[in-house]
Amino acid sequence: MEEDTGALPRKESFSEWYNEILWRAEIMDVRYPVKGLYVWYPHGFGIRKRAYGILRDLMDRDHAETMFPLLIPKTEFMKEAEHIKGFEDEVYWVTHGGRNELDVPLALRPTSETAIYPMYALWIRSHTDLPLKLYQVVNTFRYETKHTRPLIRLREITSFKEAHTVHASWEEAAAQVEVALGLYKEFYDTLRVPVILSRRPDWDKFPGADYTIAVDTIMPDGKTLQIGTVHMLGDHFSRTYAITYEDANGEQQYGYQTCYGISERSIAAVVSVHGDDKGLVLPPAVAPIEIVVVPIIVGKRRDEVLASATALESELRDAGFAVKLDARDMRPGAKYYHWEMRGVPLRVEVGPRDVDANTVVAVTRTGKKTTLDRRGVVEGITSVLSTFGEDLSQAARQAMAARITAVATLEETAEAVKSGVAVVHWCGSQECAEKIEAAVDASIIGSDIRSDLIAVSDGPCVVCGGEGRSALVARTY
Ligand code: A5A
Ligand code: ZN
Repeated sequence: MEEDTGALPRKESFSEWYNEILWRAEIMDVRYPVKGLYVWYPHGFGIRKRAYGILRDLMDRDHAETMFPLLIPKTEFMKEAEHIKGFEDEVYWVTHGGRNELDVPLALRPTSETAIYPMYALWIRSHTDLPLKLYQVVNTFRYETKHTRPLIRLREITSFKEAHTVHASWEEAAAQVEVALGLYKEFYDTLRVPVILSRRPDWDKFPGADYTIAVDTIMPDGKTLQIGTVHMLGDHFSRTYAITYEDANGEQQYGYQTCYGISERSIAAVVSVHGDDKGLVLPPAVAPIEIVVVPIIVGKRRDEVLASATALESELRDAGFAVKLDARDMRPGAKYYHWEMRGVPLRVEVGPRDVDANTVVAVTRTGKKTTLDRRGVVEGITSVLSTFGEDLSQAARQAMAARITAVATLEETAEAVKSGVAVVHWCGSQECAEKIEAAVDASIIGSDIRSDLIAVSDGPCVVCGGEGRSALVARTY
């Protein structure tokens, strides 16, 4: 694939930086000729593969993976009133099979409630069938009208992980919401992406839900990105789709449901939160190549150095690292540039002097250099990589903390949202939310904030002076 060695735009110009890094680091190709659809380069897909491996492992702890059809009959899709209202403008319809018009048009799933729940109605009979916890990783289609962006706002979401659970009571379903949030928190901890949880205002919750808790991160330009949502569905869908079970007393009861989802926005977050002026920076857990071994070949000692680098590569591979030997006939500097752009966490250099001294030089993607003893190199590298990962978490947390401002007035709110998120006291009314939004060109995105970076308190609503509580105001993606 083509390589451009020109300078990457500075990360300060975030949107230019983002667009450039996607192709230079070989994550997404945006040239596919359908708006909102993009193509994964193999390197990008390698990141996706590892990240989704982590996500699947988390889900597999107590969910079972499944797969439902892409096409949903209009008759099923149109059953839940709120859900229809929320999605009908975003649905792609399949209306023909060849030249024949279909009797019942088929929706390309924008999400799979209406595909899955009619089957749940057939599968669930007794309280012994509960709880039921399934998930799938599929593509979904949304005819988005807001500005589309690779990995962030897609019309074909290629990596939609959606879980759908059914429980015997409202309380059990509410408890599952907390379990799901814990899993998502763990997922993002592994990706070294700091998050804020909050409850979306009622007018912004998932169509058909009782309430929605969102997982957001803050992008380098200060806008928030919603990188996961957990929805309490209560019995709205179970009443619509007749998902009932026989309880211990032989009575028919409605199930209580939750659903929660994550998309490739998770990859957008990794790219945006960690990347720098030189390109991508990948946490070791999601790097398709964790270590690149670069032999520093000079003149006569070429074979010796190459043999040493090759032996190092196999030792690291045997130890379980994703490692690559770059023995291409190129200047070392050009190789460094190549792998830095692609975010490889660690470069290990082997030169004639290292061969003599029985050492190797490890350089992290953020420039920390350590000379390691060739004996015990696996332990040395394990420790360097684990420190590197922790450093990424720390740096990301600090950057996020710097973008959060507690404010007391609308003027301060307006100022704070230019570069980040404002935390403001709000009474919870839609009227006051609208006044805030009109005054500061940003929205109330959540209350009941959960973040160890934000101190939550009670105080007078910034608009009406009534009883209020901390809420998040932000510009959003
Ligand atoms: N059935 C539930 C899980 C659902 O559909 N929830 S959701 O609509 O909130 O989507 C889940 C997550 O997918 C969102 O939190 C967001 O992170 C991501 N997402 C939604 N629309 C997207 C789009 N057009 N492109 C990329 N990601 C999207
Ligand atoms: Zn108010």
